[in-house]
Amino acid sequence: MRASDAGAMYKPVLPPSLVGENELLELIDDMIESIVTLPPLITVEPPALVVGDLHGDYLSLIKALSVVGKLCGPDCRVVFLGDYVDRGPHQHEVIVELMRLRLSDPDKYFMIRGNHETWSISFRYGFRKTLTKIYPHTWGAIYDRFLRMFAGLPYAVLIGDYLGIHGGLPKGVSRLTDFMNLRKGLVEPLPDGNEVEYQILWNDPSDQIKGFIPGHRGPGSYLFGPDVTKAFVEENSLKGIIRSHEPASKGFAYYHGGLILNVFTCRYYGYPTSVALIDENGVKPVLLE
Ligand SMILES: [Mn+2]
Repeated sequence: MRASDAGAMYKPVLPPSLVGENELLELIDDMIESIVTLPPLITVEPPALVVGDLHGDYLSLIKALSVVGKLCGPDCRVVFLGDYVDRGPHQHEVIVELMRLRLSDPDKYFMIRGNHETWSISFRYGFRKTLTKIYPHTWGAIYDRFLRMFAGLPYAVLIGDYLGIHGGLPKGVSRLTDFMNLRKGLVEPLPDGNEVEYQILWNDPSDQIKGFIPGHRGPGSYLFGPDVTKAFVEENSLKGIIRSHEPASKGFAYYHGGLILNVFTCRYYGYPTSVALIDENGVKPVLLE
């Protein structure tokens, strides 16, 4: 399925001009208030459009938003799977737009945390530097506040019979109810001690392995095999898992016999981009043009 009217319908709340620091701090505070009491696993009623990694790709965000109504109607929820900042040229615009959307209609727009919504990664891969350029004197306070907001984001979202996470299933967690015990408020989930919070943000599925093996993204991250996914989905009566975290050459990718759908929405990796639609017919990827 192709969405050809990308960009035509959605009017951005934010012209890509920059907000002043006081306004931004207020916006982040309002956002913290809006998410801090959310559980680590949130529930969203379908139909929903699911948006993958954005990494400062403002145009892809607008494209995704522009097809929401056409693809899944006026009651459609929109779920973002993390990695809003770092890498791309419009990180500030993307994160500000997302916060404004969330605050404008908290029953429609939902965000979970990606591995870039952490101190160690956003410090090195672009977001901190972006803020130093826009707010040369006050970036420290703004960055701090952002980190607190990131720490308040949920780790997972249940959309009907589908579990949405940024990275992958973590070792040692077999039941969905265990997700309710994840610790929010960690500015930096750490890889030592196999922290479950870290693995959800970082793990990747692989069709070639069984169980869990150390992943290529560094200590504390794992690859998990189809047996892990099958057992988890069966145990929790799910139909599948939707995640992002990896660019896909066709714009999206299936793993584990179709139980996992990977969508990726940022253009900067040179691949087509996609979102996913979850409705009464199940889940399907939608390429954005
Ligand atoms: Mn990621």
